[in-house]
Amino acid sequence: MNRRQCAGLVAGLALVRPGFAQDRAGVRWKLATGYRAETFHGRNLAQFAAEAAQATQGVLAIELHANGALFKLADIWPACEQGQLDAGETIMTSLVKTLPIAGADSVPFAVSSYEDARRMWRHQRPLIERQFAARGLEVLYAVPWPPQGLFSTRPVAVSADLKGSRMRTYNQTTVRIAQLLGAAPVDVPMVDVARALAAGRIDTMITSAVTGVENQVWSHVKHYYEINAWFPKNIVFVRQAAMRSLDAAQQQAVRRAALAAEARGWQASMTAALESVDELRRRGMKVERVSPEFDKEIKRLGERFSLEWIRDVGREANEIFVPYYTQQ
Ligand code: PCA
Repeated sequence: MNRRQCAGLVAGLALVRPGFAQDRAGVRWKLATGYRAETFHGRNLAQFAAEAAQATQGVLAIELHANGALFKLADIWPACEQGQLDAGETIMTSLVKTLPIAGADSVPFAVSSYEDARRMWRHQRPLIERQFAARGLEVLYAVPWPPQGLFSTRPVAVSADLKGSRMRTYNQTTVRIAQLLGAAPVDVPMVDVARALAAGRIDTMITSAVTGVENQVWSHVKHYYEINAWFPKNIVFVRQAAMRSLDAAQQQAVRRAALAAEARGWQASMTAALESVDELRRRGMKVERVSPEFDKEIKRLGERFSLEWIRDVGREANEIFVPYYTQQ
């Protein structure tokens, strides 16, 4: 091959290089989420995309695909890892099979306020970032869902009342919790909750009040117990390769926009938490505290779950929980 042929080949290769080459048309990332565009997470994501575009002088266009339309929730992270997708949002607890440490988010009753959740994220973040980086992914930001409460079609006075109920679950950890309660787990993605209730497929679930509101559960479910069981976080990430298609200043601009999105998202979550419980009340649902007996039972169950989790995860669990419990 002579020099001209060789140069031609190199130019050709550059043309077929997949994805995000930065040219005059700019850089385009596809970002998929399994949640609705209208949730507070979705609106925050849209603002992040707008700010990232502005901060890069229009070079970066983030194309949002909500509702699990491009990839189903469970497939978003693997698709990104395998290079079929530039960026994504998922719920961190859906990653526990690959990244056990992500399950710290749904250890019941370890975190019972936004302040605790923040402290937990501070200790969890470096581990999560390291594990994402080892798979070619960069963490942009994480935002919690409001605290997880118990929805039930029937009143629940003691945990035995949940025995045999069909409990909606959304990942491996919620399945284990349902099992510990003696309920039958029924996997239903968030976007299908209203349909599952209407079809009578589920009669209890543990999720946030905001998810209850968005699925208008009041036509079927009358009881909501504020057990504040855990604060699962959604995490937004991008392939390092996609990030590298921006120059250094643009990358920093995107990271600054991510930082702002994280701060804004936590505020939005706190607001959504309050507003949605009010809305459940306005719609005629009974928003109650649990009985002291049930409280004791579920705290015990939380301890069992924590023990299992710490045994499974091993040393890394300590890396989060030792500083979490020692540095207030
Ligand atoms: N809503 C999502 C995840 C946690 C939450 O509050 C769901 O129910 O699937």
